[in-house]
Amino acid sequence: MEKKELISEGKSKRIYATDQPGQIILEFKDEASAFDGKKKGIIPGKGRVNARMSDIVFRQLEKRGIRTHHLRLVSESETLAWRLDMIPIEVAVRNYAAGSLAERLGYPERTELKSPLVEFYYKNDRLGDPLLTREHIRELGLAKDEQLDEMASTALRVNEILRPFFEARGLILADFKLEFGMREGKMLLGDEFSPDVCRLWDAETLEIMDKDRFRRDLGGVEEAYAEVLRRIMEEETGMTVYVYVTPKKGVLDPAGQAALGALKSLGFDEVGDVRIGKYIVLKVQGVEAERATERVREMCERLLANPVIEDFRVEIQE
Ligand code: AIR
Ligand code: ASP
Repeated sequence: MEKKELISEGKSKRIYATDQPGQIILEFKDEASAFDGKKKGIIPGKGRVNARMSDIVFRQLEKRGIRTHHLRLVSESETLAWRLDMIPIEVAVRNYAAGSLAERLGYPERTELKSPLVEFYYKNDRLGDPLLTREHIRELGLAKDEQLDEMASTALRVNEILRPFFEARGLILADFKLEFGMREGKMLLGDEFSPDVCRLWDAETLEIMDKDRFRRDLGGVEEAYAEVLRRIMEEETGMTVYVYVTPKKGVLDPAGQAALGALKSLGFDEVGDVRIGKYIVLKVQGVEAERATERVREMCERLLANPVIEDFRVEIQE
């Protein structure tokens, strides 16, 4: 797969063509902007965090049945995706009042909403991304009613999947924004999922862990992005390794022999041989699957099994 010409450049990403028809590369930038481009800055390492986080989150969503444009991570700060015809609507889902909703309804920030709220915004910097009603969308001809229904129901489903996902990692998903597009007549979730497009609060301290740190000049922006990635990567790289240890054929296995004798005396005549081994379950973190298998085999040879008299088999589940 080869990166080709620049197709477009947005505030936080560059889009490139590839030599694969219909596939694009999203290059995530360290540049940050807020308030419709009025505030600008650089968040070192943001491109890497946003690409990696989008990769993890989109794979998580795909696993749970959400169709997305995402294909894979291709470098530290680039992902490969299907090219979509984007619908110029931002779909926001909110669990807590914050930002523009807190302002609009006069709610104190962090008020928990009665139930998750879905809103549509016009993706249009010149107009300041205004809130849209269904009538506005119909008037502007931005999307059909069925498309709006599909976007809203998918967005709520995404919320159902991601709220517990972040909660398990000590983060409250306060709100987020999604964008959708069409490919071959089907609607797919597009764009990115990163601290640029959602609000995340530390579940214990309620510390802000997203782009609001940049918007509100809170400092520690780079650190907050890195911490969010660290929390979701830790789980990601964690895997379970199963080890089965059995006595080698021909090696004296007193436990197996005793069980065989006892089974026969109980009338289980069909049993020809019994070998009793052990079953070990390990959690491994911070290494790739291949390396993990290699390391666990080494653990077996040196400690978990006795290679002179025992066989072992290693199975990995990522
Ligand atoms: N968002 C909306 N437009 C651009 C972005 N990134 C996201 C914000 C926030 C949610 O949508 O990051 O997570 C709601 O934003 P607001 O400003 O309407 O409160
Ligand atoms: N997407 C908007 C902007 O960049 C809103 C924001 O992120 O503050 O201007």
